Amino acid sequence: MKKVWWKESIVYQIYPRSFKDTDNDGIGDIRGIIQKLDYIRDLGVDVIWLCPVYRSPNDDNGYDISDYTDIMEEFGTLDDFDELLKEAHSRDLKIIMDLVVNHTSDEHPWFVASQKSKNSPYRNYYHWRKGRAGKAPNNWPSFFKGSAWERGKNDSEYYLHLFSKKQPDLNWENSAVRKEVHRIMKFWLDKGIDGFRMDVISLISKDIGFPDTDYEDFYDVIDHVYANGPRVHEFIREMYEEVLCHYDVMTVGEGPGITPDTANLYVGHSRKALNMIFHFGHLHLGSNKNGKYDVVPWDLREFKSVFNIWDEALAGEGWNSIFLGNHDFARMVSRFGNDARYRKESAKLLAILLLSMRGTVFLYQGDEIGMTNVAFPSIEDYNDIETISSYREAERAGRDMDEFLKIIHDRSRDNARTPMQWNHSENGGFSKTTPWLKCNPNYRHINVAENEGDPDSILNFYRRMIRFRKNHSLLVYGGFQLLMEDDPDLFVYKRFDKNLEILVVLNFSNKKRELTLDAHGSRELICLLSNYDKPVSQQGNTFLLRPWEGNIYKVLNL
Ligand code: TEU
Repeated sequence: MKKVWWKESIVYQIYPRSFKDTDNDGIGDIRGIIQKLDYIRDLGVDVIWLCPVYRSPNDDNGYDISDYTDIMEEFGTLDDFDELLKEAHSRDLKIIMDLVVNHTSDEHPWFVASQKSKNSPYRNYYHWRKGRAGKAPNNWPSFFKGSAWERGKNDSEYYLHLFSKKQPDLNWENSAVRKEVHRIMKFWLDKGIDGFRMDVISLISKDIGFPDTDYEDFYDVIDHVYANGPRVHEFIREMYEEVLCHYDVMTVGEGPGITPDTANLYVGHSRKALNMIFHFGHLHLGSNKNGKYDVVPWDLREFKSVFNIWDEALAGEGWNSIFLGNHDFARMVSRFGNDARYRKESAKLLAILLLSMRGTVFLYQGDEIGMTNVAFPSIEDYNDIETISSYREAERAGRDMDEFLKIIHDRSRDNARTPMQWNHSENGGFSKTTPWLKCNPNYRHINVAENEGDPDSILNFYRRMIRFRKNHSLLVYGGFQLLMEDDPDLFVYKRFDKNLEILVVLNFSNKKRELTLDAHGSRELICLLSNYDKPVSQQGNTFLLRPWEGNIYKVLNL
């Protein structure tokens, strides 16, 4: 397998709005990131992924862009950005930016012109269509509820918006649009950035006949109607040939609707396309046909199988990305661990999982200190457009809203967007003024300062585990084999290369569990790393694992 830097990288994702506020307007900013670069470097990561920092009216917090070559006023200036890049590079940290080009803001000058006149050359930058009998051109639903079409102001036609009505979809059929995108990419690459995370890149090509969909399940609509459109690979290859191949950069495409069967079309080594994609197999577990607020039970066996299937799919041809949360999902310790009694143990166990899989690792801000979900008492406390639109839809459907608020506590994107908890002072040291989104009140005991002072903290465990990965290249490049796939509590796998075999044993439960390993031949296990302080108790081939205990062993074949 070819060795390259972006496969070995550990990426730290920053949601700038919630990271660090230095001008005390309650909103994080670029100078805040500069201030914390030493902290990021000391984690041991290699790359920062910056969520959008471009000009935006913030209907969807920066994912609705009104100027692609300038910085959002609340975040600072282009000079601040240049300084951030310089300061990051001087610490050997790379920066990748979010490229959001499936849609723009409706306040982008292209859309303003497009809306103003049917004769404008910008009309064809977007998808405008006639309605059907006074209604939308087809029955497509938006990710944020309601129709994916909105009638233009004083217009007889409708424009497509797969996300909010303030996020009109660009018409990639138009070569002028594609040229604009290439120009934007070059603008940032020529400044020296190190790559892009490409927002919903799987959605950029549409079936421009815009047929109705018969699918009821929203995930089916994504998989079969919105994603993997007829020209998507052509558009991505063009981006590669026009722009990307001229730079040594990392690319990761966000890939709703990409399946293990289709993934290599995006990331296969010979495809001249992307380095990797984000799939949502594990994050969509427990979500029913109406999407993530339609909750059903799931279990660890399904979770393990997602990792297994994706590793297998990408092992030879492509490359995988590994992440357990981001700005769109619940906090990973709340979603996959136990954020109450075993918060520390389970956060560390998840760190072992995240950093011992094959693929490029993405760690989301705050997860390194075990930040948890938040349970705001009222919908008024929430900011996220997806949360609010789902709440309003549930209200219209006559749902029990106390129950629905509990689902929001579990699933809302704002769980991951509460301000970063730096210390126990007012607002968690994020800002001296009331932040744009309330802090999680647990900042008083869950914060960076407290973690720094405790050798046994989650943060210090992350630093150890990151060093461990860096010292064991087989964790990056070696083979992966899932063991005990039917066990409902234990996640056990091997990582190996021709020199070394490593066994990872993770107890994903609140219970003590016994584990007996097959003794084929004579083998000795040496524990290299554990999330508990004392080594696991062992008798012969039988181990007793404590709740959420996670261990990494070296296997010696005697
Ligand atoms: O998310 C796209 C996407 O697939 C999301 O719908 C995701 O599945 C959802 O948020 C889960 O609840 C990207 C960005 O990451 C997200 O923040 C933006 O809102 C969205 O695109 C539109 O740009």
